[in-house]
Amino acid sequence: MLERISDKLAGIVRQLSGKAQITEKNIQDTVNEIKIALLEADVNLRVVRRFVNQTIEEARGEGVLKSVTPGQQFIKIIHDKMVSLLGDSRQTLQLKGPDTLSTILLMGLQGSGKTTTAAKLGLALKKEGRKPMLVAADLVRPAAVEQLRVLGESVNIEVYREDDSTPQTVVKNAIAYAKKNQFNTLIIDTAGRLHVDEKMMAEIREIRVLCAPSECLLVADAMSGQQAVEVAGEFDKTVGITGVILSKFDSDARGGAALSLKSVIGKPLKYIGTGEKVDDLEPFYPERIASRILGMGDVVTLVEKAQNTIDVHEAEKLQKKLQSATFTLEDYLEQFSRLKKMGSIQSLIEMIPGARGALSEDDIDPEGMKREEAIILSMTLDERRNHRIIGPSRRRRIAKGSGTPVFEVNRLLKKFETMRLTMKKATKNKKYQAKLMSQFGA
Ligand SMILES: Nc1nc2c(ncn2[C@@H]2O[C@H](COP(=O)(O)OP(=O)(O)O)[C@@H](O)[C@H]2O)c(=O)[nH]1
Ligand SMILES: [Mg+2]
Repeated sequence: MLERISDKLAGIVRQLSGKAQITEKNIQDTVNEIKIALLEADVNLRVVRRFVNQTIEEARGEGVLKSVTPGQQFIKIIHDKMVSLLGDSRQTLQLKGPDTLSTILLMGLQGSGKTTTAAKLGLALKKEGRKPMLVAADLVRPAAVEQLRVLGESVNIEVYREDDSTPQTVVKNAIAYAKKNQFNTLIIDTAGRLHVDEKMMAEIREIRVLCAPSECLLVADAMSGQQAVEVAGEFDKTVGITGVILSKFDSDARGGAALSLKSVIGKPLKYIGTGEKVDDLEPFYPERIASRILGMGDVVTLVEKAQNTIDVHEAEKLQKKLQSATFTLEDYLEQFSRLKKMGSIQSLIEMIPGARGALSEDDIDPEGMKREEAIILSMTLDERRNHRIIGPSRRRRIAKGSGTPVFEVNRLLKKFETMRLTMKKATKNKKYQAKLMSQFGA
């Protein structure tokens, strides 16, 4: 599931990440491609529209166009929007404490996966340390009780069942039985029903009142696509649900249901069923699914990088300092820590306006940088802010403090002075300034 949309979007993201500049047209084109991919994945049209509009609006904001890394910032927006589309954060089951009985009521259409999910959920909760019991309240299909019994046996969880009874009675008695026998979680499997079947809907409403469930979960089949979203909406209206479990997520369905549910009905997707076996149930993590759709690890790294990079404000401040030659050793030192975050010398050069011309590769070999950092760290704050006060005796002290020969200290100071002058000259040059400003999108 989600492979196709993931292929598409990951491609779009790859293209974007390489872009040093982004135009209005880039934004429009990219968003259009995303729109098509989402629609092809069977995502609800209203959801697509909202996603598209919000993405465009944010991408046009200062944050992207003026950023030093517009491609990455844009990807971050797409990623964040995708996460919020999927429901922001993982929504766990809201159950009572271990000493009080909690009930989970499962409902849905016929064949949606309720009975299988009951056993899967029981197993998951048992692993979390709860004491679950399954309740066979589907008395419509004769084989349903037996199916749950077999499943319960396979996960070693007791199944409460009655012959010749009604679902309401079964539920009532199961609660009493669970309380007496120290179970703390009831998982109630019910008959499949259509939301248009008034009699059956009245029944599930009664069961709901009887068991006052902590969680009322709709089990929906991912393969039914948009219908799953519709059904969720209808059940929410007539019975009230607290969330959805999307079964058969392992199918090659297009994924639109998973992507639309939260936005359309406002109820979270809590788990996904990923196979026929009892341990094929996974908590639904919006963040992970979004990353998967957009091309996995790449995006996460890119987004992290974008968060760490220098922002426009900082860049402009730095540029002003360079122009007025108030760029100090303290600022220079700050670039080192930035480099450590960014992880490459090339990116440092790109971060410092004017540095490309003023510094050669030789000036910034990693070993040399470590030495320079040590030297600056051995200076007092006054010295860092005004390198001109550093006379011979201060140089000797700094050399000693940083464990470097004096000539290294001299070399750094000389290089820094030259760099400052070059940068000042460079940034005063009109043509150069224009180029620099365009680099920051101003
Ligand atoms: N591949 C796959 N099959 C599933 C999943 N969940 C349920 N099924 C299958 O779907 C069919 C109907 O499941 P069942 O639990 O009986 O549905 P119910 O009628 O809603 O109780 C069974 O064949 C299950 O094995 C799932 O997550 N993945
Ligand atoms: Mg069933």
